[in-house]
Amino acid sequence: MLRFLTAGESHGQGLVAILEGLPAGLAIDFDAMTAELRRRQGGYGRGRRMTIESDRAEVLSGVRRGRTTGAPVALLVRNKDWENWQNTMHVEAQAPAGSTGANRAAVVRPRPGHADLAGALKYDHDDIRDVLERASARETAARVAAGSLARQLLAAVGCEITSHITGIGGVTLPSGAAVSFSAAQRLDPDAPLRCTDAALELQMIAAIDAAKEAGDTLGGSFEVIARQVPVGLGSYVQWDRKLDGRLAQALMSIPAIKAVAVGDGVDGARRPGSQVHDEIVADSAAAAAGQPILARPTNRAGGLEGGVTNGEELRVTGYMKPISTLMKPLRSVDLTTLDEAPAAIERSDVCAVPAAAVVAEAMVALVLADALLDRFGGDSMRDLLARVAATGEKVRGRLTRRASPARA
Ligand code: EPS
Repeated sequence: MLRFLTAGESHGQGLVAILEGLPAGLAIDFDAMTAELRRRQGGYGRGRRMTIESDRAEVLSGVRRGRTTGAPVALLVRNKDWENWQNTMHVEAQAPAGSTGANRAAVVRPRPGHADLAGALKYDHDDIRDVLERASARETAARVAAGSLARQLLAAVGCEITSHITGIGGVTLPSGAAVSFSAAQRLDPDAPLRCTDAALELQMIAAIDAAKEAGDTLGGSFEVIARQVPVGLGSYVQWDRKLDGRLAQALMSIPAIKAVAVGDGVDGARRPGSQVHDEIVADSAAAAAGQPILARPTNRAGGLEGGVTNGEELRVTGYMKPISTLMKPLRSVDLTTLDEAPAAIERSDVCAVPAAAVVAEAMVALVLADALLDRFGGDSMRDLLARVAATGEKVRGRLTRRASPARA
């Protein structure tokens, strides 16, 4: 089992993740972790905070001489902005001598759509800052750091993950537009929106500019694709082992994600079965070459049937609502006076869909790595790789035509 927890506030000292269950002997690429964190910080529509931070994860435990030991891995991403917030966010009852930054007034006007109101009522806070600091999507930096290690585990068995933007506000790729794994992977990590349609990307940028001009925000959608996913991850035998359910939960837990689709998702609900299900055919060319004979001409199911990976590319789409901090605020109520007042304004982003896509890649990596370890186990990389290889061989053998019957 691979599990993780995060801690940390947006303007506190930093963010922490503890990841437990990585097999021993995985070589860690620290630069890859930094590159993932940098990708999360990018994208057109981010706010000024991202010019302050240059996120980097420090590995505090569980790795020795560049390899995992099997012990929990503790990760720390420091907030550079902390030096501007010490007098607001100090842990001690009184700000210690030498604390820096302003002592900010309490936040009392909840932003519609944010956790502000529900959180203040639930935890009985007078200062909504006690809610928003933890509810902030800054927390996702810790997930990306942990997800980078899961991704490195998956890479060891040949599985890779990428993503691309499918819509910003009302500007969307046509439904049914199939974007290949390699087209998504080829996108420049520094591209403004990582959309495979350059003309559409310009329209998306214009939409973000218009929203910013109007003091408004925009949501959108993205697709995460994983290739070379081993067959048989997840299970249909119990509700909580179905991989589509686990992926949906992981993606829905990303701030502002309001819907998740697997494969063709909601589009499939509008078509008859004959136009939804992916036929299973015998590929005679592959058979002649002594290769596994089964082929799937389409992959509308997004690589999952019965909650189990079927060997096709895994495809999941996430839908993000617009960010709830509006520079032209919506109506709200001051929780101290109970008079109507415009919602509070916190420094924020106009659009963070590209960042959410990177976070979703990390979450998919964490779920797939967990499912990989469920299926194959192994406390060391050597054990895991041997089991993955043996099972892959068995599946290939079963699907390859031989002179004698395939199954005795
Ligand atoms: C951030 C995500 C957003 C930003 C935050 C950094 O968080 P939230 O969900 O609270 O809107 O607003 O930046 C700030 C809070 C700030 O001071 O600018 C992230 O992904 O790092």
